[in-house]
Amino acid sequence: MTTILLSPQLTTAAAEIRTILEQLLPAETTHNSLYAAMRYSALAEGKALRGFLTLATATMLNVPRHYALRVTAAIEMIHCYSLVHDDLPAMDNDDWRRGKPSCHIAFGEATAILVGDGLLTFAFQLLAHPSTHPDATIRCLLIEALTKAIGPEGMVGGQNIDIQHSIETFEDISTLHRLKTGALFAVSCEAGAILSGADPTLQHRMRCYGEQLGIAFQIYDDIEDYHHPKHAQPELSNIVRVLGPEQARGHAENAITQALEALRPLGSNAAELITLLECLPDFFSLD
Ligand code: GRG
Repeated sequence: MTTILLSPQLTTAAAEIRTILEQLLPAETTHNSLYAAMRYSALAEGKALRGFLTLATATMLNVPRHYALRVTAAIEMIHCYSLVHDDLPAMDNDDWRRGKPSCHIAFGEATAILVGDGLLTFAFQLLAHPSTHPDATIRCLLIEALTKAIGPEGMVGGQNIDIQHSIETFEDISTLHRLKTGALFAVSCEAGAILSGADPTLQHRMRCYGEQLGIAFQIYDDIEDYHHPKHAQPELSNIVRVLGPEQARGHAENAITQALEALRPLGSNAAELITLLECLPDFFSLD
């Protein structure tokens, strides 16, 4: 099975990402207790999929690993901020995250807000530092791509659609998935390409691959949530509620086909990214 082929690579990448996060995130100090809560959330066991995408793209394009790892750490901090804020009572109100009490349950709501803010801003402090890449233009391009992907035209905009509870049509749900989940997956791949100095065509190709992968990931997450709900109230924005399970699966498969298509010119160099696509459904309980 494809999962068995890929999982050692994912496990190795997750361990490597954890190590760099450990090194980069300051330990708690007497004057700043926030770091303890930031580390509690950022060092909790996650799959590190977005970081894996940056590493795999950067490796494919011969980027030195120490540059890629710093970008990976920044992306995982951003992802973690989104989870901490999403779990808050005013948002999705989840008490559990990554097998542990959510940040606001462990440290209180006000601290959880600051943890999100702290991880988000610290990520950009990392990206702006010359250790991330000696070329300031590359660092600016990374920051521009990341801010676009996670701001009002990206992840935050997607979350805003989600909290409006106005999802009715397939178009609504497609926009939600593209912004809320697709944008961060897309920029995770794009960042690897930017680090390598790739031309705009290749950057675009990697963005397309990541976006479609993210869309498929979100649809499978919705299908899993539909069959094994985490909340008492069904999520209004669940694609299965809008389209039914058969069509939802069809759209996930279509997104995977499009992602594969984006990688086609890269041939066997993209083997790791292709394998990830093939084993994506295996991450979820789909019935
Ligand atoms: C609060 C600004 C803001 C944004 C929140 C990404 C997001 C937007 C919310 C997270 C909640 C959610 C269910 C998002 C859909 C994407 C998703 C399934 C995220 C969880 O990603 P995994 O499974 O998490 O990769 P791990 O823990 O493995 O890193």
